[in-house]
Amino acid sequence: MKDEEIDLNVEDFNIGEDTNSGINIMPEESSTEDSAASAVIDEDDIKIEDKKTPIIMLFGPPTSGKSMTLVRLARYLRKMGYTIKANTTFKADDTYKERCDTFHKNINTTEALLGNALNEFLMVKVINHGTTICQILEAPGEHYFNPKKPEEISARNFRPYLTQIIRNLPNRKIWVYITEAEWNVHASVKDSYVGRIRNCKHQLLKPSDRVIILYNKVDQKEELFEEGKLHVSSAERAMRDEYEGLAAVFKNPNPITSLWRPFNYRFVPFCTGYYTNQVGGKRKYNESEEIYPRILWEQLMKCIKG
Ligand SMILES: Nc1nc2c(ncn2[C@@H]2O[C@H](COP(=O)(O)OP(=O)(O)OP(=O)(O)O)[C@@H](O)[C@H]2O)c(=O)[nH]1
Ligand SMILES: [Mg+2]
Repeated sequence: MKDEEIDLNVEDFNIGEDTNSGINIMPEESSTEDSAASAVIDEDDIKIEDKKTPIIMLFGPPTSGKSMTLVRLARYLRKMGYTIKANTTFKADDTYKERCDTFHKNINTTEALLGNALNEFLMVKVINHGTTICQILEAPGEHYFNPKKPEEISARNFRPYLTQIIRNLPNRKIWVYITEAEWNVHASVKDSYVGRIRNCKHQLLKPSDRVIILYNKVDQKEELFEEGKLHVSSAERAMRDEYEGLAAVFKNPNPITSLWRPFNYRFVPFCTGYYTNQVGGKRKYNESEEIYPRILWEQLMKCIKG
């Protein structure tokens, strides 16, 4: 296997003055209709025809930013000429089809973005000139880690559809573990989340899998910015301080390669966008600077190819 470098190409990156127009998003509460639909979903009934293309798992607790990370990345990739398409054959039921339509509307419009209205899981394909480059799984945070049940850290209790994807499919998995800057929970909950990832790494990750630690909501940590630039290594240090023991989970055990690659993860500092409350309860979303999805995509491509 080829050795990977773990460094980002850039140590610091410039946060330019993007002039995005504001986009209205819905309030965070999901409708009762949504929860009624999700209650009857049969999670066993999934089908993946493509057994080769890597699957990117956006792994993170509720509200850590999985949906918005996907939306931000999808919008960037579309701008770069890729086709972003929900995999409509992933599940047969009608509610899944509706979710696919909702997702397409979300990324295709510049007016209404319903990033967090996706209450259930969804498989999205990234296509370039007719070839699928990767598939991205977007699922509710509770399916990965439930802060209300921090004792559930075993890697054995994933939902049936997740177990099927993780254990039965030969596709390479790219695990994007989402950590949140300034995650407002008790330290013990963070420890449990790290424990969940540790168990997942030891029991489920295969040698061909790849790992990214995405540190989302960096905009909330002003001290990481200097003259409009985000300091990447300070961001990584901050992530390690906040999620004690997480980096060590991915320590490179090889005595030789560990000299230049001490950890087997790639670090991506991220911001999906800027959110402001508006009169009437609506929240306005301005997408983040392009540098964020660009760096994420660069690192994902290294995981896909390397
Ligand atoms: N400041 C800041 N807030 C963010 C950022 N990304 C997401 N948020 C906030 O977090 C909320 C939840 O984001 P989602 O993407 O819906 O989170 P999720 O992980 O998909 O949540 P679940 O679907 O419930 O698991 C958003 O509505 C924003 O208020 C970010 O980069 N910076
Ligand atoms: Mg979500």
